[in-house]
Amino acid sequence: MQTADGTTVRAIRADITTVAADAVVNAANQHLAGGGGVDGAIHRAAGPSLMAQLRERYDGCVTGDAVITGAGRLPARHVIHAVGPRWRDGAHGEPEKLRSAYRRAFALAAEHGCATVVSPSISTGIYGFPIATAAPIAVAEAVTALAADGTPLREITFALFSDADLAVFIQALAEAGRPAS
Ligand code: AR6
Repeated sequence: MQTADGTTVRAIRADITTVAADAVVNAANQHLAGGGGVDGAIHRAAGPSLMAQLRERYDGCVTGDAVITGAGRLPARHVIHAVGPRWRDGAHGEPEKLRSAYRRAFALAAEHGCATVVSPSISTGIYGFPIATAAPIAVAEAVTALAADGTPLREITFALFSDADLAVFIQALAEAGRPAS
């Protein structure tokens, strides 16, 4: 939804590797070693330059933080590799770490002059974070990033892989006062 300040936060059902944006957020791991899920899909679509840049520039990334590379063959300028937490029981700082991963990812996008960002639902696949808890965190961080003074960010899109995940994000957007339509 577009608001009076001209910014947009939205959720769509899509394969994130097909969505054009200035920056694509990846749900990475601490080793920045690639993997399954969206990480595997992004590396396959982007090509080998992504892994080459990760190896050259970074020695891993702590949970709750993010790093940035080019985007290879993706229709984007940057990939931001954010490391969300593995869900244990919710009592090990998982929500705060997820919040931090989104915050760092959106901050890196802003630092690199991005206007549009597309993100998956970090941690809610292989890492097992319950999506009903994760979606409001993701949406709140997007709204905060778009409202920051002087930010170049204009639009944050969450690309969800299933109708069920999309419905959870649409609900979170509505609860945050940013309904989908
Ligand atoms: N486009 C959009 N969303 C996708 C796509 C895609 N192409 N593929 C999967 N998803 P996951 P995590 C969704 O498991 O939980 C990797 O091995 C998926 O349905 O990709 O943060 C990393 O290397 C789910 O809703 O990431 C790490 O080791 C969401 O993306 C670990 O998995 C995130 O699921 C990270 O686990």
